[in-house]
Amino acid sequence: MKVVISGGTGGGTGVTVKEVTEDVTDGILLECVRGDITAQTGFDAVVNAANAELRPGGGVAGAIHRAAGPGLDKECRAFAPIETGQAVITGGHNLPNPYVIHVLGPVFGREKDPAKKLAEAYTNALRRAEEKGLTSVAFPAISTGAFGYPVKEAAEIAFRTIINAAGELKSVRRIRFVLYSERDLAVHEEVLRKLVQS
Ligand code: AR6
Repeated sequence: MKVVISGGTGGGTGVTVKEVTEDVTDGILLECVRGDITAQTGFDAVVNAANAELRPGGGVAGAIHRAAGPGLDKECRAFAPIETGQAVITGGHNLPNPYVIHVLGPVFGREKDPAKKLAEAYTNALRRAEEKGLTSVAFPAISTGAFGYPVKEAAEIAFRTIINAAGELKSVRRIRFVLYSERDLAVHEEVLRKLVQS
């Protein structure tokens, strides 16, 4: 599913979200696909659902480090540890992407203000992308695996945060959500469809 986010000057004012069937050149294209975050050819950066130490670990982090090779782990050491909601950017090493943006999402049920921290993780990831002038970023569903965030709630926070930030994005024009299961894709599409204004 693809939508285009247009208009707005930050803070979500005057923003419209419309479903589209083709890529568009106006506005920001936001799409959901089923797939593997390590196979996002053509995207400037993929986002890593990292741990505080920026070490390989399981899930997305394990897959990203396996595909990127040991050079990524080495580069990450200088940036660790990071705090919940923070984001740092490194090279992509052997991944098909020039950059990896590592974010630490909240552990659901263990941290205060998880919704705020999850929103910060998305906002900070987009900030790192903008600082490098990147045009395309692919995200996994941060915090919804080992960190236990309910998928529907996390999707609502992720999409609202991106729509609210859209007016301030200068270089980023394409945002993709890569969902690992059919079910997670269906939930994300349902949430996104509700945000589409008819
Ligand atoms: N591509 C896309 N999505 C994936 C992939 C993949 N290759 N693998 C898993 N997912 P998680 P978190 C989905 O656990 O909840 C790690 O051990 C997965 O189904 O990777 O933020 C780190 O070291 C889920 O929907 O991230 C941290 O300690 C989503 O990606 C901790 O887990 C996120 O799952 C981070 O936990």
